[in-house]
Amino acid sequence: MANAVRALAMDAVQAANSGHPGMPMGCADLAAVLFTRFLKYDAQAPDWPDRDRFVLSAGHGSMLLYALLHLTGYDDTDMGQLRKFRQLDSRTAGHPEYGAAAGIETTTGPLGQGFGNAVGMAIAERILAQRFGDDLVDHYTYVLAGDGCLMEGISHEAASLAGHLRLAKLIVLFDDNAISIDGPTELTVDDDQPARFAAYGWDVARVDGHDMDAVAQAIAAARESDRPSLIACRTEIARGAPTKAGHASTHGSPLGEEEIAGTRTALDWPYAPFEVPDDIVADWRSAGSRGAKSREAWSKRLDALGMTERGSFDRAIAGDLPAKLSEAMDAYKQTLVAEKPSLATRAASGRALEVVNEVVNETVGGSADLTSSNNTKTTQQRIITADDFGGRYLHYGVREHGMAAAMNGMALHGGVIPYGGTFLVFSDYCRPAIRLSAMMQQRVIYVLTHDSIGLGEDGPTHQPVEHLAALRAIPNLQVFRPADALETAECWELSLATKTGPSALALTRQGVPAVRLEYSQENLCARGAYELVAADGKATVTLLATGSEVSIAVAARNILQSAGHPTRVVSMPCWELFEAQDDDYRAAVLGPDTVRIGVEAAVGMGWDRFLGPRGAFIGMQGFGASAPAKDLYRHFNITADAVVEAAKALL
Ligand SMILES: Cc1ncc(C[n+]2csc(CCOP(=O)(O)OP(=O)(O)O)c2C)c(N)n1
Repeated sequence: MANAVRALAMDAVQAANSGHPGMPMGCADLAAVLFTRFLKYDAQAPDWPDRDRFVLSAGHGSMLLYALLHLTGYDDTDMGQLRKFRQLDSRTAGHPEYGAAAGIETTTGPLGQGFGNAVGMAIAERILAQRFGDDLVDHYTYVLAGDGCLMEGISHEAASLAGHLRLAKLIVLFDDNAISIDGPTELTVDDDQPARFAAYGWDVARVDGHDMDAVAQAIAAARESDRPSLIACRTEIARGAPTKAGHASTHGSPLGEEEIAGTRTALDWPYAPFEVPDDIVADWRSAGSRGAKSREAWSKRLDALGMTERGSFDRAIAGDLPAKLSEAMDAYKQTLVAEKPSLATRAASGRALEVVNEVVNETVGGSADLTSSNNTKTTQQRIITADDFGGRYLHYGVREHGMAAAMNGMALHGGVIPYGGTFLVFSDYCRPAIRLSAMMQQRVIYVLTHDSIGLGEDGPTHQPVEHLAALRAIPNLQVFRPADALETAECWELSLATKTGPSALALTRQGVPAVRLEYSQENLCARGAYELVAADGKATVTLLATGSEVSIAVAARNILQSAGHPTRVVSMPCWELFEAQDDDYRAAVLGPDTVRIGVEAAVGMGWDRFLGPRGAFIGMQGFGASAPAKDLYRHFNITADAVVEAAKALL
C-alpha cells in the first residue's frame, strides 16, 4: 500500500516535470500506518466535524496528501487530478490549498505554518469538547512536519504554546530524514529535536520511520500521553529510488525516467504510471471508509441531543452569529450617540467586545502579551489553561506568529471565532499567517492597536508607518481604521459578519473625539467610506481621512468652511469595502470636481488613486520619533492647519 503512494508521487511529479518526490516516498510508510490504523476519518464525509485532522505541514510533499486522498476514496481527488498535478484548474496545486479539494485541512507550503495551524486546531478541539462534551468532540490532530518546519522560528512559538497548554491530542510525526534543499541538515543545524521538544513539555519518541510496527507503537503510545507528542521518524528521502534515495536532489526535482524505472524494479512495482492494482486500491478504500461506523455512531449521538443544545452545536459549527447580536450592537450604538465619548479606539474596541462577548459564545479572544494595551479581554472571558478549556481567553504569550497561525487553525477547525491582539507594528511578526488567513478565506480578526505616531513616547520602533499600506496590499484582507467609538462598533460588526476572510482593526492608543454624532440604523462603515460631514454650499474641497485623522479633517473643514471654501469630510474606515462599491457611489463619495486632501498618519502609498490630479496627501514621509503624541503630530505636520494650507494651495 505504501508503494502505491510512492509510485503515484514519483509518476505525478515526473508527468508535471516539477514537484517534490522525495518527501512522499520517504514518508509513505508512516503515512500508511497513520491512514490505515489510526486516523479517524471517512472519505465519503470529509466535513464530519469530529474527524481527526491531518495537517501536512511540509506542504511541498503535497503528492503524499493527494495520493492518500485519492487512494482512500475522496471524490474530489480522482486519478485525473493526479495526472494534472500542478496544472492550471486542477485541484492538485503545487502545495496543498485549503478549499481546492476535500480533505485538505489547511493551506501549507510556507514551512512551519501547518504546524502552527495544528496547534490552533488542537486548541479548538479542547474548547469545543469542554463546551459540548466528549461525545460530540473528541478527536486527534496529527501533523507531518519536516526538518524545514522545525527549523522555522514559528515552530518554537507553536510548540512552546502547545506544551504549555498540554495539548495531549496533538501528535506530530517528524520526517527526520536529515535532508533539506541545500543538502544534509548537518550543514546548518545540530538541534536535538526530541530534546528540544521535551524541554517544551512534550512527550517524545524516536523510531525507524520505515518500521511500520514501530511507528504504530509510537502513535499508540502518543495517543495515551497527557502531553503533546513528537515522534521523530528516521526516514530516507526518496526511499525506494535505487541511486537517488537519501540524496537532497530528490527533494524538489523529478527522479527522471531511468531512476523511475529502477525504482519500479526495486519496489517490485511492475505497473504502468498511474496504475494501481485493484486489490491494493480496495485495501486503501477500505481504510478510507474505516471511520464510517464511528461517524454514524457520532451522528446518532448528535441526533439524540435536545433541541437547544443541537441548535447551539449546529450554529457554532456553521459559524453563524446569534440573531441577538445586531440588537445588542444597535442598543450599544444608541448609547454611544447619546454619550459621544472621547475614547481611544482601542478602548472603544474593548467596549464593543463587551457587547459582542455577552451574546456570542464562540468568540475566543487573546493577545500576544498585550492584553491590557489591546483591550482584548472582556469581563465574561475566563482564561484558558491546560486544566480548563472552559474559558474563552488565551494568553498567547509573546508569540505573535504562533498566535496568528493558531488562530488560522482555530478558524479552520470551526466552532470558534478567534480574535487576537498585538501592536499594529508587530503585524510584521505575524504577516505570513495573516496572508494565509486571507488566502484561505478564514474569519480571523486581528486587533492591532497603537496604530500610528499617536502612540507617542515609545518611539519609531513602535510607530507603524508602512503597516497599513502593507496590510492593504494583502488581497482579501479587510483593513479597518475606525475614527471613533461608533465606527469601531460598526467595524467589529463587519469583521464578525465576514465569514469569508480575515479583518484587521487598526486602533489608536490615544483618545479621539466622537465624530459620528447622529444615530443611524444603517452600518455606515459597510460601504468602506462615506460622507461624514457635508459641505455648507457647493463643495470645493473633499477631505478624506481614516481613524484618528478624521477629527483633524473635521477641524480643518471648519476652518476652510469659515474661509469661504465649502468643504466636506469623508471617513474611509475600510478601503477594501469602498473599492467594492459601484462606480457611481465611489465617484460621489470622492467628490468629483473638488480638491482632495488625504489625511492619514502613515506613509502615502496607495492614496494616489483616491486623490486624483488636484489632490495632496498629509501624512508621514519616513519613520516617527519618540515624543508625546501631540508634539509628534505638530512635528510631522499632520495638523488641521497643514490640511488647510494644502487645500488652499490647490484651490
Ligand atoms: C517559509 C519557507 N521557507 C522556505 C521554503 C522553501 N523550501 C521548501 S522545502 C524546503 C526544505 C525543507 O526541508 P525538509 O523539511 O527537510 O524537507 P525534505 O527535504 O525532507 O523534503 C525549503 C527551504 C518554504 N517552502 N517555506
